[in-house]
Amino acid sequence: MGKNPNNKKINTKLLHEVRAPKNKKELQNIIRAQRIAEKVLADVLKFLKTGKTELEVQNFIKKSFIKYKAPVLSFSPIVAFGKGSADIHHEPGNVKLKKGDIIMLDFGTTYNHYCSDMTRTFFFGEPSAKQKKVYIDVLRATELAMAKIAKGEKRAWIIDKTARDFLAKKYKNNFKHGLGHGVGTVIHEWPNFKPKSTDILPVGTVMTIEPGIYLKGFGGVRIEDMILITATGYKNLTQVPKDLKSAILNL
Ligand SMILES: [Mn+2]
Repeated sequence: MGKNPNNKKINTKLLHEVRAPKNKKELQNIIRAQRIAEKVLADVLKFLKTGKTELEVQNFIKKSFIKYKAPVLSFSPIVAFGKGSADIHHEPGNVKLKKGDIIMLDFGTTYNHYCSDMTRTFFFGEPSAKQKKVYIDVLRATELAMAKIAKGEKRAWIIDKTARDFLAKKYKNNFKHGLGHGVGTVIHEWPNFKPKSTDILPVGTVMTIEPGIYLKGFGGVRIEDMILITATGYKNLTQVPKDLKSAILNL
């Protein structure tokens, strides 16, 4: 609330608050961008093989988006193999994919200027017990946050805390970034899931849910979906499965 010169109370909304709820057309664009990213992911999984480098895979992703006529990406695709997946924002390099590696892929594109965002973590062959455990825990953090939203929770910090407290019990304060962010014409927009966030999620906002655990010298797991905040809960806009079985790439 603010005051006008006549001293009457008026509703004032900041621009980021006005922009957060997406209309039908805006939502369609975000979903379209996501569906294209899902096609690209399916192609990438067929492209992966022993000896491919992170850069080769990143280039394949970029070329695939051109092929699907969505060449303006939300951000430079993250491709991380093995220990590199322990970097939150890994810069792809000449590391070659090998059996037993974690593969982290984080990318999105734009459609009519609206962004998509998705992260999936895979195991190149049967995962170790520790790899499985980290994956299941991150997945559980996602599920707990989503269950909270499904109950109608709109306070960003509570949703963040739900996932963070679960991970903290097992990994102390390893989960260092926010649980997620708004998505629109820019890839990171208001509101934000963070411990100190005072944001209340407006209905119609598109948010990411992306908990992660990053173990130096071992690797990391991040799982990221995009969801639409609804009056009663949420709708998941990401259609790629994220159960452990789907994360195991059989060689
Ligand atoms: Mn994201």
